[in-house]
Amino acid sequence: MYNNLNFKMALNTDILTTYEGLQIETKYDHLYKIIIIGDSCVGKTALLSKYLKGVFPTSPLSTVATEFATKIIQIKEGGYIKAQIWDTAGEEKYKSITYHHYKKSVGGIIVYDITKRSSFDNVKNWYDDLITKAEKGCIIALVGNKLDLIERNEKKREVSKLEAQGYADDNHMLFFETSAYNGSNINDIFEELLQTIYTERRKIPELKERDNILESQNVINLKNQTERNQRNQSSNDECEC
Ligand SMILES: Nc1nc2c(ncn2[C@@H]2O[C@H](COP(=O)(O)OP(=O)(O)OP(=O)(O)O)[C@@H](O)[C@H]2O)c(=O)[nH]1
Ligand SMILES: [Mg+2]
Repeated sequence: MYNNLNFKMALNTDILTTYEGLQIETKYDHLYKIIIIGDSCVGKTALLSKYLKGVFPTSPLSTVATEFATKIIQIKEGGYIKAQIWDTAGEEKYKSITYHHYKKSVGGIIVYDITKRSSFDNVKNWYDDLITKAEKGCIIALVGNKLDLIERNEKKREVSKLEAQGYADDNHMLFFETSAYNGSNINDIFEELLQTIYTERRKIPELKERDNILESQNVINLKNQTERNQRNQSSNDECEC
């Protein structure tokens, strides 16, 4: 049986299998669950694809319910973070399923489309839902996407940067304008969000303690999910978090 020390060490090691079948052992110091939400078609999936794979999807499909991916990122202060990033469907019909996945999120990214006013007007609803369900002290980033369209034609802008920045400040959110199409500011969202989560959570002993518990639960759930996927050979659309 594992004693506490061994168990902790085992949790913080991840085995990555490369396309060539090589197994690489990667270490990380913390595991954070991040959720991406916002109206349908604002570019959540494109943004995540650009960040994880450097690719803007050429034939995009609306996300069905949820999907998750993980990435290990080195932050400036705090070592290596394993980010478990959940991409959710913006369509109303999946709301009850995606809502379930807000639980245990320590970070959230609310995306709107700079060229579509209604997607910004709905940010308040996404914010209220997230704050109610996510972890205490959840750090949120507000992201206005499709900046490339504005760069080509400023007349397409339906949400001013000043207004969005003001809204983010009033609600203690980080704020970015991005383009998943050309990659503008995409890395900054994740780097700043993860660094802020780390810094803020370390300040509060109760949250620091809580992270240790969340990390164990998350790793065990991820392990279960991986085993299920291997058995089913199907996509990872559900998790027990
Ligand atoms: N020009 C431009 N188009 C974008 C950008 N990001 C996404 N798109 C386009 O916007 C559409 C929707 O993108 P998705 O990433 O599928 O949107 P989503 O928010 O994941 O939508 P759901 O999965 O339905 O919730 C697609 O046609 C993308 O090609 C961007 O930064 N610039
Ligand atoms: Mg999507």
